[in-house]
Amino acid sequence: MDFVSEINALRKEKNAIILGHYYQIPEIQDIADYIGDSLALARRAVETKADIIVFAGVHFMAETAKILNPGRKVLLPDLEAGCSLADACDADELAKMKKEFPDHKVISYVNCSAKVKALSDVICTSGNALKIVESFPKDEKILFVPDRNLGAYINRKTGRDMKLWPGSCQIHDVLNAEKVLKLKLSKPEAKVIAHPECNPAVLEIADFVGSTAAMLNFIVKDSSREYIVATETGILHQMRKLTPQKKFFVATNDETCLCNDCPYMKLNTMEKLYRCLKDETPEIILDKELMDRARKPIETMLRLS
Ligand code: CIZ
Repeated sequence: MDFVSEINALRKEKNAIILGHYYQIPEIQDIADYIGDSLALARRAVETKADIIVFAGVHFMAETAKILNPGRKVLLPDLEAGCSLADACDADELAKMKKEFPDHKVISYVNCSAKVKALSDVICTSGNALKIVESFPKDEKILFVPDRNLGAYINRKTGRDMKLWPGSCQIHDVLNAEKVLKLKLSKPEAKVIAHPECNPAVLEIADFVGSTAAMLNFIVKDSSREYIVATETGILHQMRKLTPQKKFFVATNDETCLCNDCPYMKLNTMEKLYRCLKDETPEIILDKELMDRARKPIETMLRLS
């Protein structure tokens, strides 16, 4: 089947929009109406007039789109597309922690469930985490949830001492600084660019640390011709499209594995995208009261960033 033609016909017929995350397979990135990080896609989700939003990403992203668009149908090509970071923070555990530290504000990284969002004061993404944290007074007590690596990075950047939830991304956290340095020895011209979800040792040796959007911006403006990329491999598709003259090397721990491919992001395929548009399922369904509570901290983030 020619999935490209079928998907194009269906999205027109159903007034549907496809939002695609940078970590999706190249074919999905190429067919998406909008491609971006979770912040940009959340903004698109607010602006859209489409009747159906197909979120080609993972579950927490589709939930965010639904929370911002309670009246629209939001579909996710594979309902199993989860996130190790979101799984690391259980809402009941967070509720307990909030009782233990009632004087702390809760800043939650967008990679968390709707229930966790509903318990948060504000949401952030890797693109705006610094700005969101800095919007609080210097002496504000903060609990940062659920990514300890991003939280620790922001602590180092700002000199703050936020309490960190002990969660991490299964892709970024395992990248090994020694392996990155070994690769750097064989590619001495290459700059290391790393995502803040990486562990502190990798961030320490990186020439540039930033979100997916910040990395793309960096490689476009920077004068180097080679880069070692410490993040999920999906982003390489946009990097190569934006700067075809440059070379990118994946900072993997083992050349034979697919350890930088997020297994959840890669669950979405063109066939599943086609089927979900055709059958209008799987759909994200959330309780109205939960959505109302989870929307406030997301809207606070959108206002602050
Ligand atoms: O916020 C996002 O979309 C993720 C998961 C990474 C990034 O840096 O954009």
